[in-house]
Amino acid sequence: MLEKVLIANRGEIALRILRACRELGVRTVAVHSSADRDLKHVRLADETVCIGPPSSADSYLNIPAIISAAEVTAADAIHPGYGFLSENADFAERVERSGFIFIGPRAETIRLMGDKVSAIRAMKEAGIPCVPGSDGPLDDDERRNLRLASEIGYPVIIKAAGGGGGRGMRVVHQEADLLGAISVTRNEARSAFGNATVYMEKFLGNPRHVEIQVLADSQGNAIHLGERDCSMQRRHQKVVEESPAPGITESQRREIGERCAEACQQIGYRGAGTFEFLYEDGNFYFIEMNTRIQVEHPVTEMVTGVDLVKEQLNIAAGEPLRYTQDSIRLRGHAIECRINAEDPDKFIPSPGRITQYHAPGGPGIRVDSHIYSGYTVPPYYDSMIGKLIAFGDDRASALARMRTALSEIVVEGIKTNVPLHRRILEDEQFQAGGTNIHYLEKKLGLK
Ligand code: MV4
Repeated sequence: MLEKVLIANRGEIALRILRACRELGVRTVAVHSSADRDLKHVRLADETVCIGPPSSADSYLNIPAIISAAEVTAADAIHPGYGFLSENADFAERVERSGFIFIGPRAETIRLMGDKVSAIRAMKEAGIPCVPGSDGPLDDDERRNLRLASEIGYPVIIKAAGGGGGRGMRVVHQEADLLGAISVTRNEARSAFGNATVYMEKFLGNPRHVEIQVLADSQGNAIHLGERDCSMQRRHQKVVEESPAPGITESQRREIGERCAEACQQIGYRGAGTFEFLYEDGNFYFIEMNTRIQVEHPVTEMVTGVDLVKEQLNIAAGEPLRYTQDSIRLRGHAIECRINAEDPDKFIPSPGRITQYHAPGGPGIRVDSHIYSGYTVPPYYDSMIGKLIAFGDDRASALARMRTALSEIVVEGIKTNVPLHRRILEDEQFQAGGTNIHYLEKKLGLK
């Protein structure tokens, strides 16, 4: 096993990683900005290193400072968590060149998936169903682009190869708007991502966002752990996630899941990963792959019983997967609500001191959060302060437990989106299950 892991992140995920390390008897190094001295995982870590001032660019994104901290503390591996440097191929490369283990896929894999055009090409080759589209970058041949779009059929969407997660996209409804949209998206992509490559896909009007969790080891074994439905989102920020996805049958799950596991073997994937799909009219269409542990990983953990972060550590230590596909069984249903320090109506961040905190509890309730009474939420980072996860034998039971937990939770001193979650849990359409990616924004009257 690894002896010492440096946690290159903050907040709830840093605490989640620390807990997995503790359970495995792995020592921990917490690196933190000067604004984060009071974080819970910093108090609990075996060693701590302040790596810079509050600004992320100078601390959690400061590659030399993080590698120096690993050297000074003689860590043997670095866990990047999510966000920050987790999908930065140059970071992964520099970590490994400095003699440390990067807890994640090989740098080349991160690079392959970071470019959406190469990711789609690799996945299509590996047998993953993709959205009908340009199958590669668009060039400057206007007649060719017009022909391509009419073959695909309007509406189409122009996306930046360097984008992802909703950045750098433009929907085109008619031929007259195509060439303008391509050049505007290209220019935005050039300045935002330093990469002017764009591609075209059929625009799906009312899809759900359904993603498949995978694990792969260094020995060439790969498994899938079912799917999550993350359709309840606002401005590309997920708000509620669940597993399994309502309405997905066992045979659909096996079909798409096995394709993802096989694709992992074909590309030599290593670690935890997520295949993102749009799901419409019973079909899956691959859009992107995430090469990190995700915020919503707990819902998969609850229905599979697999500790994904512990598996990441095992895989990084060079150990083979401790599960075969046959040993993975989905049981029950799990729902996660992301709790943000923000105004529940206007969505503006609400940092400040938490004067009182009472966590919910009871059967089937899990709270992944670093907050405590007296903790001050700093204004410099993402506003997510924790996640509330409810598990039950079926979806109705998970919903009932979540409703109860949302009625118990107390966070005073700052505004949170708990009232929004109470509204969502009361919503009839959400209770029925299977709402699409536009539902929440429409419900909120933003669309
Ligand atoms: C799409 C799409 C419809 N058709 N691609 C947005 C985030 C990025 N991961 C991909 N996105 C989309 N790609 C095609 N061909 C609609 C979206 C989309 C979306 C996707 C997932 C979750 C929320 C979304 C919100 C708006 C648009």
